[in-house]
Amino acid sequence: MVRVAADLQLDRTTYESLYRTMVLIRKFEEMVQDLFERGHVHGTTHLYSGQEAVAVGVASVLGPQDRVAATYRGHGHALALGVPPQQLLDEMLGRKTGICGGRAGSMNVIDLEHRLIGCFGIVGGSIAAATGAGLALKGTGNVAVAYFGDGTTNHGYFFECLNFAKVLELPVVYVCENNLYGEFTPWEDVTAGRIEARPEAFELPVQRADGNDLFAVRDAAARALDHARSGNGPAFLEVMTYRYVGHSRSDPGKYRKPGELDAWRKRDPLLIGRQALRERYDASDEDVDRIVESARVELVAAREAGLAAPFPEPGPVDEFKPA
Ligand SMILES: Cc1ncc(C[n+]2csc(CCOP(=O)(O)OP(=O)(O)O)c2C)c(N)n1
Ligand SMILES: [Mg+2]
Repeated sequence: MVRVAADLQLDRTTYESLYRTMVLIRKFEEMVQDLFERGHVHGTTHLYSGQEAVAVGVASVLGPQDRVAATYRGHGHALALGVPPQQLLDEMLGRKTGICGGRAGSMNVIDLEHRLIGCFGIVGGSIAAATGAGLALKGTGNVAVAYFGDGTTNHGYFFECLNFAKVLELPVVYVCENNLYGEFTPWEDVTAGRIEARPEAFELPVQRADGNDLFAVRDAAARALDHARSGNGPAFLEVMTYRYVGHSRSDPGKYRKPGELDAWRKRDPLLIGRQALRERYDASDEDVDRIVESARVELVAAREAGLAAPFPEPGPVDEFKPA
């Protein structure tokens, strides 16, 4: 596989913008949780806090015609792809101005304009959708990316789709975000052997990366995308990361091992990102604080506008017009 030193290609302005997106995702999720608790967000929420470097790192090396399928934990992926925070928030709030007209809510966001072919509440749905997209993209030089969790690697879709993609040499990159838990269960308790041994059995090239380090994710994703884009078939990436909040809405996360959360907080992707800004780009703490503040200000305004936005008219959904 071609080795791409992706980190060498990041100038300070570009990296600052990636760091800002990670901050935006963290603050967006905090705001959604707050709005959920106040009764403004209906259904449920699955937050991405802690995993930001994965979505932002992979998105940073995607091409304009690539496609992405994510899960119910998809707010971060949407933001990383460039879905406007205001429209995403309005969607969470069920407003007409939402990215899906207020009809999708937290779990099922889709935005074809920004390459997001869907977020799927069905575990493994993202794998199937991206594999189908890979079939459509074969020979075009574009790639489909599937995000999914550790627990998903025990579902039928996983095995069927990896086999199918390899047999047809489809341009798909499978990104397993191993956040150590599937709902409330440690992944080792329900997973035989190593996750990466599974794609290896189908002869996909496999990489493991530190999912809290944007540079590590970006470097590995660039290599996997390059492999798939060059007509060599699918590739697999397992990134190790951690979600700070419960699986969904009110889960207090009591199943965590003692000290585990604190240990991961010390390797927070935003902390690593701040250090990188300081050490690699010579930014001062004040420079970084300004970036954080600008994301905060944007979301405060979005919250106010979102809560004032109109709800969709009751009745059947408008005719769906595929792009
Ligand atoms: C087909 C199917 N089975 C079960 C569920 C219930 N469910 C929702 S999330 C989840 C755990 C998935 O864990 P993982 O793949 O590790 O993703 P994470 O939530 O950690 O991001 C389960 C079992 C579902 N949504 N769909
Ligand atoms: Mg998981």
